[in-house]
Amino acid sequence: MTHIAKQKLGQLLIQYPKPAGLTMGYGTSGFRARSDILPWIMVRMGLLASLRAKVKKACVGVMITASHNPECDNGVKLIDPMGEMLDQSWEVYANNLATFDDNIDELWEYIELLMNQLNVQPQDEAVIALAHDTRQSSIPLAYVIRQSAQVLHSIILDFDLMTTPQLHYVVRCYNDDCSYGHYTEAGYFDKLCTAFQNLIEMSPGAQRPEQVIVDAANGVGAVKLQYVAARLSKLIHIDVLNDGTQGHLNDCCGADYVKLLQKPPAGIELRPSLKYCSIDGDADRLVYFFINSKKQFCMLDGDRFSVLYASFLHTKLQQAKLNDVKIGVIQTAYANGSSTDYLINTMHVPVACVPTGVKFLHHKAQDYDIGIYFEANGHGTVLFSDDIKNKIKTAVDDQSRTAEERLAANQLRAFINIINETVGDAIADLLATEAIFAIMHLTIEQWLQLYTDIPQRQLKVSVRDRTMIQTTDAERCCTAPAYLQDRIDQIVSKYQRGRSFVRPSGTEDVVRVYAEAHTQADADKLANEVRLAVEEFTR
Ligand code: G16
Repeated sequence: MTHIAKQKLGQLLIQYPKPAGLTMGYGTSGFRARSDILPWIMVRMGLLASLRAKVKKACVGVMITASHNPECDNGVKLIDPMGEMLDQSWEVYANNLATFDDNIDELWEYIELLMNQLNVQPQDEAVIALAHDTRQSSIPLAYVIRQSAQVLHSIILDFDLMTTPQLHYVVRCYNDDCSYGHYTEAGYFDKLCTAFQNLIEMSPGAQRPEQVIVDAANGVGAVKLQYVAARLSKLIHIDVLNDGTQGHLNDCCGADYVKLLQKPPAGIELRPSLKYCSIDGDADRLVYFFINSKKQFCMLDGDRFSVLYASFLHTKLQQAKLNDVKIGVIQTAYANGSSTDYLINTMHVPVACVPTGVKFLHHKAQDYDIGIYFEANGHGTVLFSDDIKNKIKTAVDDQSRTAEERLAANQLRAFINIINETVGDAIADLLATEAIFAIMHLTIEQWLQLYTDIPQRQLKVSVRDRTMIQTTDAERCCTAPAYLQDRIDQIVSKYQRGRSFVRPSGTEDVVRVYAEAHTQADADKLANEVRLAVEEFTR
């Protein structure tokens, strides 16, 4: 048996050779690169997913996507049984596997060593849930995963075309005896849409949600949103633009484009008094925008969702008389300084700062009864502890409580069911946001007016080797190259309300520069000065 497995793997190594001299690491969100150089890494990830599934005796997810990256890129990320990102300790195995060349004896020896260490056998059961985005390269890459996983006798559940958050959801449901929902796409839609409908219908005086126009980045989210739009058409009017029928994936559209360039997707003429949003290529990020009466473009990013959700949840907890609930917000260094200030000093909500990457935010959010996490780029969700879920459920059923208290508890329960707790989910976040608008009678302008962003600018810098940049303190301080941080400090000190940091991207071959300052002109100037410093120190 082992001999046959080794033989099959040997054939795959010949069929999908590793390009000479290539090194890759499991980054912010798995492996990402130009799609044509990826098949060999799929061979290794099919093996790793199988081992993970055997060890956990549970279904593990494999998502083929490069999310916000250009269409020519692709990637792979693994999903753990409860729908979380792959446990960080396993990133080491992923990186080790990626170092092996195509020598079957050496690779097989390592696989056997791992199986020994992890106490699993090739014939142990393993179930892998596989899905992909709309990239042309995705289906062939998924096929490599399938072939490689079968070397270790894994059973493949093929979910075909899905958003990344949908796959996280089905993995969780499959392993959770369906207590989180049914492990199908229909189960996903049913859970979210029913909860949205319930929340609106149970809330007295809730306004009918206004029309929302969604730029779907020409990605997988377009198809899925159209289903939601049709299903909820009596309650909310969702229009989908950039639906993949004309433009290219993430090309001058999508959440990353809108957030980074602070402008609307190309070709969309914004009409006053309408509400817009953008999702990204695999529908895990969401940003809102509109044009105000002065014809200025206004954007609401991930920081704004944290504030909105914290405020809604706080109000409902108070109305339900559920006291002593520990709510916390998790951000990264990209969070606008004004949002952090507003959360801490106006809303009195504790804020934690962690490195970029949903895996870090998700982990930290588990420290709270209600952990709200969002990256400024629009990637985020809310986690509710079992304890608070039970308290809410008990409050709903508690006849000794007033009708108002029970209603608030019921609204909280429905809100929890809209949210995809496994990972940031643009569709779930859109429905949650629209429900809050309707219940709180809030307009997008009022949401924006809660606080004023400090002007900011983000830049990408191409350098010889981005790993030369190393950071600490949740990426706010640069430790290498030597003296670069001193230079940044010196530059920042010239600007009123200045703040800037640099970090290597984990999804693109660039160094990212973030800057904020008192005026937009200053933020632009500061970002540019820091960019020049990065170029000088990495030459
Ligand atoms: C991924 C991660 C996010 C991260 C983003 C950018 O998003 O899931 O947590 O913020 O990459 O990462 P980096 O700055 O390291 O390139 P997505 O939407 O591309 O999967």
